[in-house]
Amino acid sequence: MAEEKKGFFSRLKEGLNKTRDNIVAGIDAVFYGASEIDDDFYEELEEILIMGDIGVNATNDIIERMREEVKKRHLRQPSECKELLVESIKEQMHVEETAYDFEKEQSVIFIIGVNGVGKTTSVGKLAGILKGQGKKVLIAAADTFRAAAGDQLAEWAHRAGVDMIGGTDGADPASVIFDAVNAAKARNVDVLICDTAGRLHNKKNLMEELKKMNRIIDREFPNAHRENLIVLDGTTGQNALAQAREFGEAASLTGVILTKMDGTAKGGIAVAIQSELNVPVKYIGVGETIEDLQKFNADEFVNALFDIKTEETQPESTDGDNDGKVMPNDGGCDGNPTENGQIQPDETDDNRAACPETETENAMDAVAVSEDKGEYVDEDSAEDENGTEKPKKKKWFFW
Ligand SMILES: Nc1nc2c(ncn2[C@@H]2O[C@H](COP(=O)(O)OP(=O)(O)OP(=O)(O)O)[C@@H](O)[C@H]2O)c(=O)[nH]1
Ligand SMILES: [Mg+2]
Repeated sequence: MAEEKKGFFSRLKEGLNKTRDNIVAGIDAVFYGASEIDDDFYEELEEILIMGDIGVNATNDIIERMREEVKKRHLRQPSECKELLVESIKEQMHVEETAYDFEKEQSVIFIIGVNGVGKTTSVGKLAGILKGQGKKVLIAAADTFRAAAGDQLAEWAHRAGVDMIGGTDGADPASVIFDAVNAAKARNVDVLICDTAGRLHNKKNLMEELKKMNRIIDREFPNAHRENLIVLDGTTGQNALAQAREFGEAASLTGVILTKMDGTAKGGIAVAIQSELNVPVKYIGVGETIEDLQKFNADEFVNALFDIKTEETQPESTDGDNDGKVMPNDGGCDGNPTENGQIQPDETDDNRAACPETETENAMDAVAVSEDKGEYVDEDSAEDENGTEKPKKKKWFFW
C-alpha cells in the first residue's frame, strides 16, 4: 500500500523549513539575545524582517504595532514580544471569508502570470478542488502559444474530471476565451477557469493580449463573478511584487496563488504580498500533486512558519477521482524565475519568454465545433476595403 501522504499542514511546515531557518532563527536570536526592549532591539528586528522578504510596509506595520503594544502592556522582556510578532503577522495576512465569494456564484477565474510559475498546475488543482465541492467546472486552454500546453491542461482536466475547451496551437487566445465563455454560459457552468500563456510582465504586446482576453470576459459574461488571480512563484522573492504590479495594470487583481512554497527560503514574500499590494493570497501551493493547493489560512501559515504546535489541519477534500499522483512534468516551463529573483527566459521573435517546446503530437485532434459558441470576431483583425472585419480562421476542440 502506498505510504499515506502527509497532511497539508505537515507539508507546509516542511516546505517552510528554509524560510524558517532564514527568518525565524534570526528573530529568535533577537528575542532571546537582547537584554532589553530598546531602539537597538527594534532595529535588529526590522533588519531581519526585511532581509526575510517580509517587505518594508509589513515590517514597518509590525514594528509600529509592537512599540504600541509594548507600551500598553508594560512589557519589559524582549522574549515577551514574540507573541506580539506572531499575532501581528497573522493579522496582516488574514484573508476575509468574502475572498471566496466566487464559490457561491457563477464565476470566471482568469489565471495569469509569468512563465513557469505554476499557472496550469494551479488551474488543474483548482478545478479538482471546485469539482470536489460538487461544482460544474469548465477550463479554458487559452495558452495557444506553447505546443504542449493544451495537452498538459487536458491531462489535468482528465484528472480533475472536468471539461476543457481549447484552440489549435497559435490560435488567438482571445478567441479561445470567447468560445469558452460562451460554452460556460450555454452549459450553465458554475466556474470557468481560464489558463493563459506565461508572459513577461514588461512585454507590452503580451500584456495587451491579456487585456484583450480580460475585456472579452467582461463583455461576453458581464454577470459573472470575476476573479483575476495572479500566480506567483514563492521562490522568486521580491520580483514577485513587481510582476504582480505589472499584471495588475492589465487585469485588476483579486487575489494571488502563491506556488512552490515547498522548499523556498523566500516564504516571507507571502507576508509582503498582502501589505505591499493590498491583494490577498487566496491559495497556496506546496507541491506538484492535485491536493497540494489549498486556500490560504493565515493562522496555519504563521503557525507552520514559527513551528507553533497545533493539531494537524486536514486538507479539504478534493475530487474523489484524484489520486494525488505526481503529474508528469509535461512541458511546463519550470523554473525560469530563480532563487535570486531574476527571471531568465530566452526570448523568441515576438518577445515571449520562451519555453522549450516539445514536438509532441497534440493528444487531442482539433475538431471543429460547436453548438454552444457564438461567432468570435477578432477585434484586432484587419478590416477589408468595405470596413468589414475579417475574423481569423480557427479550429476548436473539446476535451
Ligand atoms: N514544487 C512545486 N512545484 C510546482 C508547484 N506548482 C507548480 N509546480 C511545478 O512547476 C512547473 C511549472 O508549472 P506549470 O503549471 O507548467 O507552470 P505555468 O505557469 O503554467 O508555465 P507556462 O505555461 O510555461 O508559463 C511544473 O513542473 C509544476 O509541476 C508547487 O506548488 N510546488
Ligand atoms: Mg502553463
